[in-house]
Amino acid sequence: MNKTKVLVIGACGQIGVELTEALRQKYGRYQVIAADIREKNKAGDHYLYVKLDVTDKSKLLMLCREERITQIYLLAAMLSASGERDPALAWQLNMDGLLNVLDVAEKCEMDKVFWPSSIAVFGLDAPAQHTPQANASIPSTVYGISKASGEYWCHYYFEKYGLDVRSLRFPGLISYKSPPGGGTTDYAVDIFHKALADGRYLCFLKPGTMLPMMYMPDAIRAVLELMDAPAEKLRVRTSYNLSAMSFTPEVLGAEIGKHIGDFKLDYLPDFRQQIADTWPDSIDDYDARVDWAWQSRFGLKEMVRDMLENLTRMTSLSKA
Ligand code: VAH
Repeated sequence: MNKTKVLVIGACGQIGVELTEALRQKYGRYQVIAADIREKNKAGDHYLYVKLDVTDKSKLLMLCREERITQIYLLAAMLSASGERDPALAWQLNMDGLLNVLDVAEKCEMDKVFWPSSIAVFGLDAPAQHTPQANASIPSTVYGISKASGEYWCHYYFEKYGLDVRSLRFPGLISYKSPPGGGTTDYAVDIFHKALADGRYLCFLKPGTMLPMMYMPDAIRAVLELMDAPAEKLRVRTSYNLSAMSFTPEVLGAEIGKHIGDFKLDYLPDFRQQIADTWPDSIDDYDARVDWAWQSRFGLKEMVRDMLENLTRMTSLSKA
């Protein structure tokens, strides 16, 4: 059996930065190649990094053969808000990228593939509370359509070729190691940066907008635990619902206010409100808990405290 050699595509993104670190801790620094469209990796990563456009299938195949890659983690994607500004590019990147990875992984007889889906696969026709796993729904964004389509392609490659591709429907992810990105849920990242810098935040979603969220340490652990689970335990080969917490902007703001006394939260909803309005308030992750013993660890209080502690520490280090 070949020694595990991992390729993380989209390694400079919000999930990619932290998943690359975790995979290097698990498999060894030189067993994990970080790849992204950027010329070079973020400062500090002196280890294996390659510039890669995941829509360039021939380069992807050549890299995987040369490096004898045994697992691919595909994180490169255009998120919901950015995707609505350029639907054709979002579809091309999200779908061609996945189809290239699935086909190359099958050709190279790889052990496993991970690909993140999202609660964005659910639309207004899905139950808003505790949205169940098996719920064919009509996504409202190109991002959601690409994720719903991608889930069926993952299922197809598993059924037709036996490719062990695994997937999670992530809620909004919150982390301090990357700046807010092009997602609708990224208000919940930006709010921390603005609260510490300015003591106030102008939120692009209105009060009462309840969304499923998860702290990045939980998300990274979920990926590792899913990928380590015995294949025979996994009954879901589209993508597993995953849940941790749900909150509204005002609830998040009040929790931040317990640490930053004079924090002021105002609202100026924009086009991202229409996206958020189509997504569930909460997710039922029963199947993940039964099949591979998923259990979140971070709730709102623990996440807010950890975010503020780390962002404060990083700010003071950058000023030193
Ligand atoms: C987005 N952060 O906002 C992503 C996520 C559930 C949303 O997939 O587009």
